[in-house]
Amino acid sequence: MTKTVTISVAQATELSQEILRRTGLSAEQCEAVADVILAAQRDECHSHGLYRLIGCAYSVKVGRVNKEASPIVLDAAPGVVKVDADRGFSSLAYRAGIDLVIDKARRQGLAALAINNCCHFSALWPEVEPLAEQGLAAIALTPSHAWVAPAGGCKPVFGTNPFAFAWPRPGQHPFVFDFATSATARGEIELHRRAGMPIAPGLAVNAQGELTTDATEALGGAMLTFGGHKGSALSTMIELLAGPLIGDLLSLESQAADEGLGATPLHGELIIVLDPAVFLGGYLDANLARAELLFDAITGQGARLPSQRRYEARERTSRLGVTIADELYRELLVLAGRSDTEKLPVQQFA
Ligand code: NDP
Ligand code: PYC
Repeated sequence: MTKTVTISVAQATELSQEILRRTGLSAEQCEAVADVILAAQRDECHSHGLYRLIGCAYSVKVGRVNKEASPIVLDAAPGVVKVDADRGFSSLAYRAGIDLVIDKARRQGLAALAINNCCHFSALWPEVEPLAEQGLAAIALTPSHAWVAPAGGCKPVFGTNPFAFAWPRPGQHPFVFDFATSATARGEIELHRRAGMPIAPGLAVNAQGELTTDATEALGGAMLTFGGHKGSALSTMIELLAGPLIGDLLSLESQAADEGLGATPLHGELIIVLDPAVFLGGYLDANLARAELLFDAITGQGARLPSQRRYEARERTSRLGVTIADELYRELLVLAGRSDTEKLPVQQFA
């Protein structure tokens, strides 16, 4: 069994910020990056939680990330905001552009945020969930590095290409889903490799194109899309909409630009924001109530909604703290420059 450590959310935040500050990232980037990492850890999305600090620190160290990135916001058209992330992390660029996009969506019903030239490692739900909390619907898409084979092939072409969607639910947590169009996120396979555990069958092939459950072989071969040709087509759509449509890189190009460094992918992201109030006028409340019929029909038969697990984890970790593998914790302490574990009082929660 993997040994684990539990620390409070406040301790995890302090540790993250310390690691990020030590990389030399600007204070603004440290805050934006720590926020998305903590959000993921708090919701027990381990593949994009504290573990990502290792990749962030490495990507800064090898010079892939602009430590002093200063995103440039361009009001490109009535329904389009473009943000040049200046080779910084996407989360800072999102912060820079999102208010203008919300404003446009509220006026016109629909607006898009195109983020270019950003280092991207994070989960997408932290970007769409807050929009739905403000009454909006939203979609987010991004490519990554070419790690995933198309259905019918065995050579990597696509990124793990996540797709997130959020819908407002008055008085309740929004409906949100967010998943890779590969059968699982690459981070999940990495976590299995680190824990010395096999991955589930059907997620990846090895370098010879044979199905494998060995995490190391999977990382050196090709991941598979979810749902065969359907995931493959969705992944192609994400490459096109968050790549050529916004003048940014395909996952193949992002991989080539990495030149074998193994750093965080650097490319674009597209976020589409819709305001139901503009579409519906005086019929807004009645239609949001009709949407609830759908959710009731799902949950009424015992099925769960996506994000229900996350919301429950959020409530639990805020009280009990976050739990991570002991090995990861020690690695993070080294990155923070506190290799002596005594320096951090580990709170053991009930
Ligand atoms: P999963 O396959 O675990 O799917 C996650 C989504 O499905 C969540 O919304 C989850 O909700 C929901 N879900 C899972 N099980 C059920 C169920 N039984 N019933 C209903 N809903 C369910 O995640 P992935 O491995 O595909 O992706 C994980 C994360 O990785 C995402 O947040 C994604 O953004 C991120 N990612 C980021 C990339 C990037 O380039 N930046 C690339 C690839 C992935 P819940 O959380 O409540 O379980
Ligand atoms: O887990 O697939 C992944 C991933 C790629 C980039 C960031 N996360």
